[in-house]
Amino acid sequence: MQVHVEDGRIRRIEPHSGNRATAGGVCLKGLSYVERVYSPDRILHPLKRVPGTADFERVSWDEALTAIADKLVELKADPGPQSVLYYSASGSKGTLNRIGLDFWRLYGGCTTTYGDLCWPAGLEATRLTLGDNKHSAPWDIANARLIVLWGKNAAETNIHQMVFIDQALDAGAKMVVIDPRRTESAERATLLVQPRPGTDGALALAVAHLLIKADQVDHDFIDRHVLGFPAFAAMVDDFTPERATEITEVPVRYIHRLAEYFGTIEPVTVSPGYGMQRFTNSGQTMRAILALLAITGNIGRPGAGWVYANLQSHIFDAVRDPIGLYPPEKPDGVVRVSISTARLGPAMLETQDPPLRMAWVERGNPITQNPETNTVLEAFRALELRVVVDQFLTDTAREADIVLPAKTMFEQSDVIGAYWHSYIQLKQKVIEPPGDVKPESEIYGLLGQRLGLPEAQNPEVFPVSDAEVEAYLEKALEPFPELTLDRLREGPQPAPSQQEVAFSDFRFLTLSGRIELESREAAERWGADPLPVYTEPVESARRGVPDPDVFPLYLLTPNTKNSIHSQFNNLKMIRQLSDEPLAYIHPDDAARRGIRDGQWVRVFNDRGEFELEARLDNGLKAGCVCVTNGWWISEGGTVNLCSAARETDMGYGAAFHDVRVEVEAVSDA
Ligand SMILES: Nc1nc2c(c(=O)[nH]1)N[C@H]1C(S)=C(S)[C@@H](COP(=O)(O)OP(=O)(O)OC[C@H]3O[C@@H](n4cnc5c(=O)[nH]c(N)nc54)[C@H](O)[C@@H]3O)O[C@H]1N2
Ligand SMILES: Nc1nc2c(c(=O)[nH]1)N[C@H]1C(S)=C(S)[C@@H](COP(=O)(O)OP(=O)(O)OC[C@H]3O[C@@H](n4cnc5c(=O)[nH]c(N)nc54)[C@H](O)[C@@H]3O)O[C@H]1N2
Ligand SMILES: [Mo]
Repeated sequence: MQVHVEDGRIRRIEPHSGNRATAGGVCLKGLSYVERVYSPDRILHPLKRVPGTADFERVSWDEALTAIADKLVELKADPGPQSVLYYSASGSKGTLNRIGLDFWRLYGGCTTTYGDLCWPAGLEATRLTLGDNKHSAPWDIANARLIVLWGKNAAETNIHQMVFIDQALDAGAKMVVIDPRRTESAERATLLVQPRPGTDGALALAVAHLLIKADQVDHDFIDRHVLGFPAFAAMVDDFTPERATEITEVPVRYIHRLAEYFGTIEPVTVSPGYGMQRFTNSGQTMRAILALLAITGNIGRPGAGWVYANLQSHIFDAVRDPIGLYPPEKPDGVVRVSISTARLGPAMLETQDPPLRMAWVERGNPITQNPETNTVLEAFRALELRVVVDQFLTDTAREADIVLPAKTMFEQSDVIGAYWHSYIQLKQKVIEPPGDVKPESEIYGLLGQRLGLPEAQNPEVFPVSDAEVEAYLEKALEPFPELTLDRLREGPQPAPSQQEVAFSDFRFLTLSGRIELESREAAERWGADPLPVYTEPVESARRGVPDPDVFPLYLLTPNTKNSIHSQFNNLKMIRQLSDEPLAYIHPDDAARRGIRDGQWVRVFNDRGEFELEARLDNGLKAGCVCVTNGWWISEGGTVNLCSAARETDMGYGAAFHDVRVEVEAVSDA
């Protein structure tokens, strides 16, 4: 972004031409920062709950930090530092975020979380298959002749990608969208395939079956680069389109068409979404889809490949690929216990030796964004002290005893990477934090002083002034001579050793050095079948779980264009353009329940319920109901009231979409 500041105030936000991936423009959310930074709802001072009420009162930093430090001293002595939960999520990315974990290590340890709400099943499936999570430069998709948006709605969630997709389509490429919903991304698609949720693995295996039967595979590529093809071919031998149709509810002729495209068009880019990998079977699903590219030789060439997550700019992470994927070891002898992010609610309640007594939450809104909201609420309410650092009074902040005001990205410099393009960028501080706002690095330093930590006033550990922050970042950049703050000030810089066409050297960092269709590691680490076999998701009509007569509908909870998860919807500028919470439902399902368009409905299962307006949608696959995620409880209910605290088959992800519900009309009164 180029941020224009006049008289100390942000006036205008424009795209930065130095980033080729996003040069086309800033999305509405980005533009809305002009309002967000100065929103009257922004928290500008520390707040403390008025005991026994839902209200907060303004307190000084001194009072807030003293109360927190007193509790930390008490808990560290008895029952021990692991009774404190440190929870952070995806709020703002940056190199300085590591200071949080540094603080808790110096405190003596804590309980953290492992896994991630977002993408781990796909990351792990990709790592097991290709050895690394990287993909070609964003603009390379313009070279594809066939683009498959498989469970991805780029028109809303990756709008810059659509620019390059449009270039490919203008040049005559075909596009297939595979999604139970007819999304905005399907506008220019040649083919829209609408599988029953959670069954994409079966679809992919049937396509593989047809490709192998028709001998439309790249034998030369397979011989040189692929491990396990014979076993994979044998496994899909009886995976006929008819069998897949029965599972996926996709007509046989669509499966033939899809196979024909994969078999006769090249190069092919598959851009799989994150939504699709939030089922209990999704690691295997992602591996099955990836196999289609491997057997047709669509890897390592321009216009070909797997555009999932590109971690080439994640240069600071110790383990370059799956971020926070594995439960943390015990660094420096400090015992750090970790619990499952996907199962945050139940895991918090189950934690013993010692039980959790306090939580510190920053950059996240777990009450609305983690599965099984009611259990998360119960777990938070069972604690003695809850501290939340945020910019707004989110649902999670409303549960807190002490709320600390958080910076925005314009109020402290940081170095950031990305997960789609591979630029390293300097996010420059452009304004002073308003009110009493302090960045986390400073908050931790002040807290450390109260705890008597020797490092508390060391700017190499807790940088405070602008000069200290810059020195900290310079030091982090030291291992990369081509990246200095001065270079970054000139504009975005390509990540060192980034590949414009990923895997163009055909080096795969798997155990065998090949693309693994058969993975010993999948079996050893995750207890999965070494081959990407298909299994039904846990909550499935075919399985009869839960009883399909009681909870007959799949609940889809995707992202939406004008918000990021639970962020932005509180801004006027966004409100003017976005809908109220809506439950999209197919007209046949609505008719069966006597639901009219615009009617108030209740979405429920045995974990929770919420009420909102129904919107009839012919483009949605029958048997599904769709509500976008991110609505606050105070805005009428979050979808995660109904989702289950369950992990994905690999990677410790959250199986949000493995959820069945019923919908009923409620009276208009
Ligand atoms: N049902 C369902 N649930 C989902 C999903 C889904 O598809 N369906 N998607 C999942 C996915 S992909 C993700 S990534 C997660 C996101 O889960 P979260 O990361 O918990 O969600 P956000 O709503 O983005 O909340 C981020 C919070 O960080 C705050 N924040 C921003 N910048 C800063 C900062 O610098 N410091 C501090 N202290 N706070 C800051 C914001 O104000 C906001 O309240 O949600 C997951 N939840
Ligand atoms: N505007 C906006 N952009 C965002 C975000 C945001 O909140 N708002 N969040 C960012 C983040 S953190 C993430 S993780 C990404 C996510 O980006 P996407 O992966 O595009 O987003 P989702 O909306 O989670 O899921 C995409 C699609 O998957 C479909 N889907 C659900 N279940 C299935 C299934 O079983 N099979 C198939 N084939 N499709 C299925 C949904 O209907 C949805 O249209 O977006 C990023 N970009
Ligand atoms: Mo995400």
